[in-house]
Amino acid sequence: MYIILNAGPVERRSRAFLSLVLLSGLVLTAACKRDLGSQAGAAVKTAPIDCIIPRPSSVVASEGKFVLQPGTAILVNGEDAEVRNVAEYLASRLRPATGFAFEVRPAAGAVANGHIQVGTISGDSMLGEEGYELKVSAEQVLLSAWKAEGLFRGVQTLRQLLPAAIEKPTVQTGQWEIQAGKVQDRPRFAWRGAMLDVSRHFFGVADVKRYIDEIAYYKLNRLHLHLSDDQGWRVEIRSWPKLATLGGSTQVGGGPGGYFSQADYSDIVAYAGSRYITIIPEIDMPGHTNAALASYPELNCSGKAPALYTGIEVGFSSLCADKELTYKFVDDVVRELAALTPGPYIHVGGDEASSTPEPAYKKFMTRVQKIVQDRGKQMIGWGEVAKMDGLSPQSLVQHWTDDANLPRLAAEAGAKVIMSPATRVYLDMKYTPSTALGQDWAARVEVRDGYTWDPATFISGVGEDQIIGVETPIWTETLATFSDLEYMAFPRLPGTAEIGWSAAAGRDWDEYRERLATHGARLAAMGVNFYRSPQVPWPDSVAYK
Ligand code: TNX
Repeated sequence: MYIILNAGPVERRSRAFLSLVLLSGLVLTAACKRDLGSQAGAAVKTAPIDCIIPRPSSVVASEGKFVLQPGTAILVNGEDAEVRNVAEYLASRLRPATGFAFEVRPAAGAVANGHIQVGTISGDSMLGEEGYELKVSAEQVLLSAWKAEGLFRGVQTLRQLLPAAIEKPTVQTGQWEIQAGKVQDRPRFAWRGAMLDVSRHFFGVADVKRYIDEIAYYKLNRLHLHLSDDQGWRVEIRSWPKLATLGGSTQVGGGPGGYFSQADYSDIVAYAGSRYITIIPEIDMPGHTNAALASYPELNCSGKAPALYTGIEVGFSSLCADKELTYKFVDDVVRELAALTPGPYIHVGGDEASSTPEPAYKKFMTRVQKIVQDRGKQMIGWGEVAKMDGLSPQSLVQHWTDDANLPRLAAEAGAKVIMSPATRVYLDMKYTPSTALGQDWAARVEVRDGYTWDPATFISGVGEDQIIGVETPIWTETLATFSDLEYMAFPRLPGTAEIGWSAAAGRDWDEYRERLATHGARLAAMGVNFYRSPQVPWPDSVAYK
């Protein structure tokens, strides 16, 4: 038996057809609870086909099961190196728990031998950059897409169709069955992001890569790294070396901090790229800059450097908008980061600049936007940047406060909005009053609160067309370890992933929580620490761990 990976346009389908299957998919997803026949006593269980997160556009189950065998190969259709890489990635996900070899080889020979049916393999440009189609029968698994990126997203679905034990790092016993059926899928929003604050507490390359893998599993495609703040500067800038060596030398609570060398940063960018995730670097300014101001006295209006800062207050620091040197500094930083960043965006913060007088703030942001554009990138700023003069329609504005005027201003200027309302998607907000970690200045966000909102109806006057997507930030003032971080991110992050990927129609909490419950075993198999929310009907096997 073979798994065939294929990319390329073949079949054409009308939109009417897609929406028809979409409807049938909605009916089927209501049945995630069903146990489709597991083997008593076996370590692995067959996963129902309709428990996928984010919910696909269409899922149709059919008779039969595909069973992975020791000799199952992954056949690559065509010559594309990227497709081959995705096939290798799939093999790497399937090998540890099965112990099987999953040889990756060209499909052509196998077709000639007559062992497999390639048929009219459907790579469909209607599925877009990230869409895919997955067909499973007793004889084969056929994954197709228009682009390798779509195949990568489809691989995540395939993983979720296998028993949860497929995610374990060591060989498991049992049958590796996949329910037969067909999944057709494409995302609602182009921007489905996570943000990681590596400034308040530093997280190193290995942690960032692990987070990349975790968010990739839920089909996110952006990782925004909050690389500088009052407590630490976390990326090497060669023209201003003390930013990292001094500005990166501590963190909240006074620990040793750390920073990414440019090689580390490039390593992260490449790793994210192999998961079709764009890295967005953020240098927060003009506020949130104590680490930079402490590293270079000349950046201060007073000419005097403040001490390094290890507390968790905000709003006390500012670059000096009236000094020409400030703009030389910004240009150097943006130039070096732009050169290291293949993605089209540089995030410049712009939030909570309460120590920067308003006229200075406006002047500063206008110049910074030009610097970013002159270095060939699009500017992103937090909501407050909408107040600047001359916000460019190329820039993106990230909405986070409850001030609805800011995203409206952005939309009026023609700039697209990234939706990150703190009351819904801030992963550092406590779940309940008794959550030990996190903060609660915006809200307490139980799993249900994080799921039951829609980006296109959240702010009147800012609709689907003005919104590029959603992003879920995790701020790390109170999160010192990767395990802390996972506990706050999971299981809320999959909900935001679904809001970004899946159609709004038919999204329903009572149905979702059943699906989410089945992901407990998946997260546990991956070794992810997660909050056992009482709102989710976890199976006993994961409920009290
Ligand atoms: C607000 S969100 C901030 C961050 C804090 C966060 C804590 C934003 C743009 N600014 O500086 O870390 O709250 O929840």
